[in-house]
Amino acid sequence: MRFLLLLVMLTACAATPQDLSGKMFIFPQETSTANVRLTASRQGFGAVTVCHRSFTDLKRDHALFSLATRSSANDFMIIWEEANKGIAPHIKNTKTEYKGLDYKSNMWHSICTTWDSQSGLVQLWFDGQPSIKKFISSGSDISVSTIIILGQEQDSHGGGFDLKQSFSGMMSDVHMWDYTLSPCEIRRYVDELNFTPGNVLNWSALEFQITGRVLIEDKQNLCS
Ligand SMILES: *[C@@H]1O[C@H](CO)[C@@H](O)[C@H](O)[C@H]1NC(C)=O
Ligand SMILES: [Ca+2]
Repeated sequence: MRFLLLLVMLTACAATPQDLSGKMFIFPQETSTANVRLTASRQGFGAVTVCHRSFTDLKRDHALFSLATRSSANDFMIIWEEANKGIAPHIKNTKTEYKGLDYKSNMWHSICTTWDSQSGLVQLWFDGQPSIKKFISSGSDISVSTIIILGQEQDSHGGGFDLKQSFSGMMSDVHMWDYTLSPCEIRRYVDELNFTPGNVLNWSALEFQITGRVLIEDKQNLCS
């Protein structure tokens, strides 16, 4: 009975959205376990935009966003690939690569990725600069049963983590929409102006569950 009550409390706790405005997740160690699981407020996507800001000094592969479904572990996944020196969006288990980006260590980078299933085109906005659009996957939506993880890369639905692809550093302002944002909306996100928060993941009302050592602190840690 007591266990049940605890379970109910834990579940209730995880289900309460939190306003993380001005805050960041800190992943302070390289592990194959620490992660944040985000709860999407809707399911099934014919189009997607995901934006996030991250800060790291890693000199190896690291996942920035990992969305898995039952049918594919890389249904919408963004990863830095050190060997290719590029950011690789994976959508519906298909991959493309963007190289030649100024992905410097030890500073914040804003990264937005858009895709829609009709055209099958993906586009990366790196610190506000649009990439070319590339064909990646068309004709089918991202199915329900999404599991979204920060800090680790899923090789299976909710698991299959690998230390060599884990993220360490800071991450903030994670938003997800079930449509493609316009260039002006992306500009407003990058400039930290008023923009329409994500209707799938909303950093100002985020439902999440932390596993392992991940901390939340104010983003402003510089003297101003
Ligand atoms: C995001 O969360 C904020 C704060 O709760 C809320 O005011 C806003 O309406 C939400 N936006 C969306 C699109 O859900
Ligand atoms: Ca992997």
